[in-house]
Amino acid sequence: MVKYNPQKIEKKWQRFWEINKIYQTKSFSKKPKFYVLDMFPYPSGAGLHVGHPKGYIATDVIARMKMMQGYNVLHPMGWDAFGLPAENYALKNKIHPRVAVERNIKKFKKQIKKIGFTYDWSHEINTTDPDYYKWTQWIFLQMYKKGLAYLSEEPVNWCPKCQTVLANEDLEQGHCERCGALVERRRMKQWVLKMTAYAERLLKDLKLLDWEESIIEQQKNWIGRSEGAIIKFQILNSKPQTNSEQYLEIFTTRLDTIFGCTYVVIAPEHQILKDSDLVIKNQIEVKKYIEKTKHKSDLERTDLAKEKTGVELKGLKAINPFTDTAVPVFVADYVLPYYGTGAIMAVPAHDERDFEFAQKYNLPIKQVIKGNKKLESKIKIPFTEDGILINSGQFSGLTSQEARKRMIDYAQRHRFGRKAVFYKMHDWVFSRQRYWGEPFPIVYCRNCWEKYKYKNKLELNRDYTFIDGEEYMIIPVPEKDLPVELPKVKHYEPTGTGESPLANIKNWVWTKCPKCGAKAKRETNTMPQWAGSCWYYLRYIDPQNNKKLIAKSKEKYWMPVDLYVGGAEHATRHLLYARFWHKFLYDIGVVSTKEPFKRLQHVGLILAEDGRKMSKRWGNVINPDDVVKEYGADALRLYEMFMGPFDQSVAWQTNGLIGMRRFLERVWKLGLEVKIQKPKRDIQNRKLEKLVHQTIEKVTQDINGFKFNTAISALMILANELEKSKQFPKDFFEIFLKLLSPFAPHLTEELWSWLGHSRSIFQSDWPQAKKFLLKEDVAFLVIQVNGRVRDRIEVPSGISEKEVQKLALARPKIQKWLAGKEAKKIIYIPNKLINIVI
Ligand code: ANZ
Ligand code: ZN
Repeated sequence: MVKYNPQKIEKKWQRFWEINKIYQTKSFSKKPKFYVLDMFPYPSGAGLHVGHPKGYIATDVIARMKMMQGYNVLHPMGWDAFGLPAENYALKNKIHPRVAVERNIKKFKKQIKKIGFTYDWSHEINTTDPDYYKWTQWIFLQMYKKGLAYLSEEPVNWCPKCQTVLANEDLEQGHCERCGALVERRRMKQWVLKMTAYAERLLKDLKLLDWEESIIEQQKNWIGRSEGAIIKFQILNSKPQTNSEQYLEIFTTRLDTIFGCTYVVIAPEHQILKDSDLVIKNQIEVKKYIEKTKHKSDLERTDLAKEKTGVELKGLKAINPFTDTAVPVFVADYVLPYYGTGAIMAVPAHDERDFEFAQKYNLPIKQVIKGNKKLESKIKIPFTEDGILINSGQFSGLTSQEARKRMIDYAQRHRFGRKAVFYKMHDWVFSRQRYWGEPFPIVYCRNCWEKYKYKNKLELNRDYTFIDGEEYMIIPVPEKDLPVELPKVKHYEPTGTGESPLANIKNWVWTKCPKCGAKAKRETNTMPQWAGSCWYYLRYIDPQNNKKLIAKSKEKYWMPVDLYVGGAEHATRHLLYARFWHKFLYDIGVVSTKEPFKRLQHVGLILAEDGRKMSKRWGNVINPDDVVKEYGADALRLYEMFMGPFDQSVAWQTNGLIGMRRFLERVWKLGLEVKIQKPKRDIQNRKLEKLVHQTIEKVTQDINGFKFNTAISALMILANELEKSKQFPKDFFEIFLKLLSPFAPHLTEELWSWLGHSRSIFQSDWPQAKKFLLKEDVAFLVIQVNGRVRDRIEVPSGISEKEVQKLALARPKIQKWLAGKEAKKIIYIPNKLINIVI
């Protein structure tokens, strides 16, 4: 007897698939298309652990089923290889990032190939390949041309250890997400992408998506839309020397509480503090306070649990335009400078932070909202929900909602307020002071400034910048000169001055101005790690195109991505960035769909056997290579899909893996036996046929619904029944193999060939369930009267004796035979007969 030897057959079939190009995608086809995408990995030095392939196996299972269902499937893989992780790895191991990345990709690819995926490697992409990032730069250029990329001197998060600027999204509780260092604030000139211009569409178009609710919710939270009002408070200064009136604008989402405003707060960074006309009596104290808050992170500042601090601006008052009363003005760091207007009206009776602050500084607390009685008695001040207005003049008695409407009208009529919408989302700070990223296709030219400075001053406004105090024109590199390649260098350590290592490479930095030919200076920052992943799903479709980012016809055929699968960890930001770029590409006519990813499914983590995250640090990492070597790729695939609900975290268990291996061995044995069995159709097999078709239905639905574990259970049940029923038709077994093939492609391919097929099982058709066999089980009963058959009846097989009696006695034929006589006795043999004795 031939023993199941996965090591042997897996290599064999992987070669067969490769040689026969079974998984090669056709660019066009009459078939319907199915584009299934994995979030591509960044090739770290550590290689894959068994958690990585979980998502890839799932997409592979679906890709295989779709292929067999007659779809033209695109299932590509590539490498997200720019960015800090790759650079840090290279720094640590003292090798050039390019070398490290190449080495790591090789390693990843080798590991991935062992698992037997359907990836069409002719579509492979690598974000660090100049032919790829040429187009990343091209998209940036288009954004620049449309005014969506701009230079801005802004407070940025500076990581002193990584020596680079970080986006707000790169922070974890005020610390650098990568190295853990406390992040400082610095003002630096940065390229920024105007993502806020797309905020409304990024929010609205979520409706078009077939995504999990929790992920939609995360997107909404990131965008963070707040609808409210901006209200002008007049400033009263103790020494009003100027004639012009001064105003402070506050942003509130709770205009209905304005009669309860007892003071006003501005952020320490607020512009008004720089106004020389303002006379603040306690200037020194205020300056000291502002200095102290400089290094705090946003989170520290706004955290509810942290103690609130602040200083009153003595000599100033603000007038509440609704009540005409003067209230004190504070500077406090719980108000952030770049949200809303950087100033708030404080309502301690109905806002927690204001309440805490008011208690600490002994400020009045005035209730203006009355809640539901029951609710209010339970909750102590502050009452932060909507309710009924009290102590609010003409607005008293209204509900919060109604009051907000009327009050904004009132404010608009009297010209001291207006509606306003703000987003938590900011424009995207897009420069990094590192080596290993896409160079910006931008040059700065002093000569062009000299030449053009007197023309079109207004138009020039956004097209020039200062470098070391001198004006330079911003010159986009012409498209024909792309890519701007990263120079090959020996040293790529950060400079520590805040400049990128590229700034040290003088013969790269100094170049010819593409416009005037004079000596000009290159931008030396690079793009952030997220850039390349913003549009990679498009390049997979047309990876070799050297004329365009993507051919129109191909884009039309393949987009949108039908199914996108990946981890939840960084997904929110990546999805937001990619959706933003996609919408921009839609606006300039490069893509034809509003959204890139139709359906999205997130992958639950695989934890180590000890329940912790798999990590080198804990020494609990399991390498898929070892699993494949010992148990086979099919066992690994089957096990990862069987571990539990797909989107949940589950701990690895070697026992479970062994269970899967045993199951495959049983299937192997079945395959050996079926060869000598002759097809035989009889009553015995009718029940089995029913199960076969129910399994087709279940497995098909479960694969589509990401319920791989229950699909596998159904296959195990069917295998049991096949084993039990020693003789069954060959086609039952073929169906079984097809259903199992997406999970265990190597083993099923082998057994399929034994049955005499010369083409791959993946070129066969996915089985279709006979609908009439899916119905619930029914039993045919014979009804006897005094032992003689008088009628027949179909009943559900699980029916109770009482119900059968009722049904049988009610039959007209039987009633005729009973002729009004009472039944003496009724004998019932389930699923067979019922005998009425009279
Ligand atoms: C008065 C008020 C009364 C407020 C009340 C809330 C409750 P979201 O939903 O996050 O947009 N706020 C406005 N700008 C701020 C800033 N720059 N820094 C810190 N806080 C700021 O929250 C909007 C609310 O947050 C605004 O509404 C304002 O406080 C505060 F019972 O105004 B509210
Ligand atoms: Zn020039």
